[in-house]
Amino acid sequence: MAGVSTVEESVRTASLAVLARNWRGSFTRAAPRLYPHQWSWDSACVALALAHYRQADAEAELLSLFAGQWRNGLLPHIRFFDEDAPYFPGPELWESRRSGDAPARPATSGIVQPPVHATAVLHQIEYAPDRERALRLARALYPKLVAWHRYLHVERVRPGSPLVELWHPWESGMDNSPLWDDALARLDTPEARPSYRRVDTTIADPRERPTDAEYDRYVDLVARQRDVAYDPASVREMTPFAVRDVLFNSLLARADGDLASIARWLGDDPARPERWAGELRAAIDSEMWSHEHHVYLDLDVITGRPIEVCTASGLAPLFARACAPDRVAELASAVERFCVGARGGPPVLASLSPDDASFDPRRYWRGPVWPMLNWVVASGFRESGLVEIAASLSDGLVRLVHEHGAFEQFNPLDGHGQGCAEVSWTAALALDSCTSHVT
Ligand code: 2M8
Repeated sequence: MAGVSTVEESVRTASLAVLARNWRGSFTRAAPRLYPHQWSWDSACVALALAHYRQADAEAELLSLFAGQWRNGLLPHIRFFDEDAPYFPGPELWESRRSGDAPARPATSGIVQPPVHATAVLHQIEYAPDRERALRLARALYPKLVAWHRYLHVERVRPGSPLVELWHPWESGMDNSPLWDDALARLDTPEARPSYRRVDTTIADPRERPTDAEYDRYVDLVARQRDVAYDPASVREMTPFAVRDVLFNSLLARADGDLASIARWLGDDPARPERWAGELRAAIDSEMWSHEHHVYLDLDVITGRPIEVCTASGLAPLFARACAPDRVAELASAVERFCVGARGGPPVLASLSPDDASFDPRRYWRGPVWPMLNWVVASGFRESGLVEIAASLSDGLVRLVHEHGAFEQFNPLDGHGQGCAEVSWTAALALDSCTSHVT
């Protein structure tokens, strides 16, 4: 077997090449064909990884994404570019301009994705070669980041908890996770199937994508929000899908803390983002921990009950530094429930435990290994001082990409790549996993 440094060198080179091929002059498409536009959290991961290697492009990536930000702070999950590039749902379904908050151009979606952006900006300051340039970028983006976090902390909460809520499975980034099954089942089945044509199943293997029944509900939820012009108060009032997700809240708490660090670098007052981070961390630890399952659980806002589905994202609060010390130890034991060592290689995390009745090694977010979940949990363990677990998860991801390529997801049983190839955030996170973070 090749030594670690040889593997890392080769993954670094291959990942940079994938990112260069997906570069479109001002942003990185999420993947060739299947995802031809700019996706919010994919893009933040790309900017984070590029800080060390292509600082000017990392800067352009973030500026491009924020050009799609809405006046109320909402940072859309897709910024559309070539509006003719086949992708469903494109601008014609979203009709983002129905909202007075959406920009006239560019066309965007009307929902969000997990907020990794302040983390990516702090990364520029800490690791990009030209710190003065990174600080100028941070100065330009700071008010936009504050508006983005403010939107989440103000518009996505209800009285009684600072945990923010999601109104569409796509907002979680874990589109068809079994986490959403019960909440989606509550949606009335549309009497006539909404009329639309999927593009994804003509590009990727349909067995590795969400089902048509799930897509009907995704489209239905978009239509409901579009029909109230994406007005947050109206959506909060009427949505049948409202969940407080562990991964989303953990990434936000982490990003709030990173926003406070950016404020300190800029000589600004960090009090507001520090307060956001503190309140969110405390709520994650007190409201989401499951004494029964020994991981953190999502909460269904409509039923008021925990969602009793354990996924690898239940370990994400480590990355937010939200866990009481004894819980860090419990999570270190829980990690084994999700670990798979594809073909005897180092362990990686399956998105769902292979023991779960809903586990499906092919079906998208219902079992396959996702680089982002591995990266978040590995980083969380590293920063909690459990460096051996962290190194082994990181090594597992790097070796998967080395052996199979920068696929979207990997089969947890045999490691082979699924979904589509040449995926930007897979390349970015593999690249970051073999980059030394020393300033
Ligand atoms: C997947 O989601 C999009 C919808 O946003 C899709 O399936 O068409 C998810 O894996 C999501 O997390 C990711 O950001 C996106 C682009 O890679 O693809």
